[in-house]
Amino acid sequence: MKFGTKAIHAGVQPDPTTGAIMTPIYQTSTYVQSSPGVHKGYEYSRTQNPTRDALQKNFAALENAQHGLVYGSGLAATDAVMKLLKPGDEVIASNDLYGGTYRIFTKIYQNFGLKFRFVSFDDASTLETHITPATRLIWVETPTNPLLNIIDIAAVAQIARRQRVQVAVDNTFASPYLQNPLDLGADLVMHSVTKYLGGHSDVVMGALATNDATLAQRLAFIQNASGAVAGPQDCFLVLRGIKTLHIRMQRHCENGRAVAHFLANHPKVSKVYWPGLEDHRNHQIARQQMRDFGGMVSFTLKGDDMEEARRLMESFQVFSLGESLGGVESLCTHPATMTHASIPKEEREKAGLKDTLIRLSVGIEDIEDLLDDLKQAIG
Ligand code: P1T
Repeated sequence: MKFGTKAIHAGVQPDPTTGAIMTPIYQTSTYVQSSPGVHKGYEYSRTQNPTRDALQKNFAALENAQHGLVYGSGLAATDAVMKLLKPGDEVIASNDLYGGTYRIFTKIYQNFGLKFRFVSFDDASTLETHITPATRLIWVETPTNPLLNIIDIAAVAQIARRQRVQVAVDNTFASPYLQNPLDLGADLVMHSVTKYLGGHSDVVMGALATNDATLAQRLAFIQNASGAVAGPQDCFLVLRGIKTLHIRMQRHCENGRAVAHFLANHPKVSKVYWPGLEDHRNHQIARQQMRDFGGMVSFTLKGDDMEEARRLMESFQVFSLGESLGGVESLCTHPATMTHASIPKEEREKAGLKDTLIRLSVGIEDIEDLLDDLKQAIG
């Protein structure tokens, strides 16, 4: 089945009792048993829930995975992955990643004895120099948040496999429509479902997918034992959102392309970060591993003046200033004070993230209105 057909049909069946075409919201905590231990496959909704099951199957199909699991947030999904590890284990992570991911690694799991090395993945061949006998996991985001760097998943997975290290890819910025990390050799793929998968800025949720049955079993155990599950109402909303993922992504990419080119040609803009631009530092890798280049665009203004950047962000009429991304409506974020404030300034700057960087999540509105808004805001 092709992507759009899977988005609409995978994992969902008409309701067996009524024929309802939409999976019902099974808003129940428990299930009646006819005799102790005799039930219809459902005991308690932390462990299994039919609405969640449908979403997990649907999501797994989009990532070409055998197993999918959904969580109360993207960070809850990341938290579940960290619980696979033990004190003394080492994780190599990309040095440009969502601030909350950096925070859970350094402020929570470092206290439990995990060690994190944040490195540049610009040249995958140097990765080997960071791997030690204690390295268990490589964690990468690609495209990265907020600098839109592209990491060569196949090259990283090849090195990791030689060293018997597992690879997890945060695929939030790409969405499964643009990129399937498991097909490129990753062991695990993670999403903030809050973003493109949900698509309507009305749900906070996370997800993991894998083709490794042992990993899936361990993660399902952690999902039930730790309990950060997604609720049935939210699962319903995401199932509904995913039905249009392919159509939304096509428009996100089209509008992202127009915004990136508009900014790249604007005399007041100094730098544009969008992997579809031919002069983007990782453009060739992006062409190889992504089907298109997405709707996330970051940029800086000439002069690097914070007051000017602030004035611009306050002037938008169609773009809304706020955290998050991937919804149908266009958003503008200031990473240094919002999404990446939990990363110390020196670390941010080392990774190339300036305080004046502005990040856009280009929505699916009419492009003329988005470009007019950018024109008037930049001035
Ligand atoms: O917000 P939550 O659903 O818990 O997902 C965390 C997360 C994980 N990975 C990436 C790449 C992310 O972008 C996020 C959340 N990011 C934002 C809220 C943001 O505006 O960047």
